[in-house]
Amino acid sequence: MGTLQMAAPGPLTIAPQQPPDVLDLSLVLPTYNESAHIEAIVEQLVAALDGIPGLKYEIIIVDDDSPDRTWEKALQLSQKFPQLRAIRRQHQRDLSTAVLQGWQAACGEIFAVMDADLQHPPETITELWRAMRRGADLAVASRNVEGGGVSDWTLPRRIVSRGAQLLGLVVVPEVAGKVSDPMSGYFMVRRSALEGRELKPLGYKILMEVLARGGVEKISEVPYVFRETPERPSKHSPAVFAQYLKHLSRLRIHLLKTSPFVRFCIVGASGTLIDTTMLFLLSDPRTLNWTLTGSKIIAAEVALANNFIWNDLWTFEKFSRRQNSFRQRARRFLKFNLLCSVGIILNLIILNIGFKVFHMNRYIANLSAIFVVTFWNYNTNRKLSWRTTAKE
Ligand SMILES: Nc1nc2c(ncn2[C@@H]2O[C@H](COP(=O)(O)OP(=O)(O)O)[C@@H](O)[C@H]2O)c(=O)[nH]1
Ligand SMILES: [Mg+2]
Repeated sequence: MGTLQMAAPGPLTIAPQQPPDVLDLSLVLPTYNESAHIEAIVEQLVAALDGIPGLKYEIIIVDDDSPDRTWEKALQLSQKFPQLRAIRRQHQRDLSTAVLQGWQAACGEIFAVMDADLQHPPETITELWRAMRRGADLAVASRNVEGGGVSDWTLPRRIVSRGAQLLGLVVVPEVAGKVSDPMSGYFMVRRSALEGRELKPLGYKILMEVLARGGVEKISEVPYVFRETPERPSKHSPAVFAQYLKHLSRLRIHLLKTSPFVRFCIVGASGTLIDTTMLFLLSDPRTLNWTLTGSKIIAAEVALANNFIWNDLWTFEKFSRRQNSFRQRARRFLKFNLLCSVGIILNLIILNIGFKVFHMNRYIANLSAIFVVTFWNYNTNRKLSWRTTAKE
């Protein structure tokens, strides 16, 4: 199909699929100086993929203007294999944007990526395909499940690799912990999991980006053994590590900004402010001096209404947008109230014990109560009021 030259990308978003070009699978091979391997890998992949009955697929090579002219070789190969396309990017050098640009140009319902240096065994592609056919949103070839491995890696290399994985687990546990091999560059993902989502990849860890920003629910893992290619030592350098750190911190910020729990706590903080102010106005001996329990009930109800509105519009916006009729909102408000009234009872018990038994300052006792009750409120409401697993 020839080479396509691309300018620097804007936001990297996957557009909805346009029939009639629909294929089952689009496999992207990012390349940089792979002219020694490219023919062998393409031949082995074609043999493996042609062995899957009825599979309509394409292979897209995305080369960053390799000095060894890999793109030229890819172009020659595309004469022989019509299902092969080659993209030559002339002003960029980055593995993960190369992969994404390949997917942007892809026509498949399922996207795949693998290294082109023969370190990823081509046979595993059929296993990944089977996992996707069984309904996975994402299938990862993993070195860390039974049957997988890293052949003859030296101890320092193993330590660096595990260290990087550990760092990922510490910084973004909710992403890196989803799979046994978050560093894998060999996986398949459903187009629908990425469609319309803005991805901001950086460096080598495209899988982390997909796990963090894509809509991936069902994940499968398939073992593979990383093959050594002795003429090609690992390129991991301090610069690559620095890029990885930058990517991790970017993902952390993104996850915090969109985390429902963080939003729930921010809303909760606004409710706490309202609650505390009301408690002061109603119960303090210097103001109205009403009973503590009576004042607290009124304060909590006002705070509850405030919290419901913000949680519905913001914290759980994705859910509420899909279920936004008046009846559905009213039902959520009722459930929220019901669950939070259990929260209020809990709150009252802790407040009274703190104030009367331990002689704590009333506001400190109230804050301790709110802290405990936040976890109750978040977990029960997430599961029952804004149930993200609910059928639409
Ligand atoms: N397009 C593109 N491909 C790259 C770039 N860097 C590496 N690759 C390709 O990405 C794959 C993995 O890279 P490699 O250096 O083998 O990574 P490692 O196996 O993790 O050490 C190989 O197919 C490389 O040719 C890049 O900057 N641009
Ligand atoms: Mg490699």
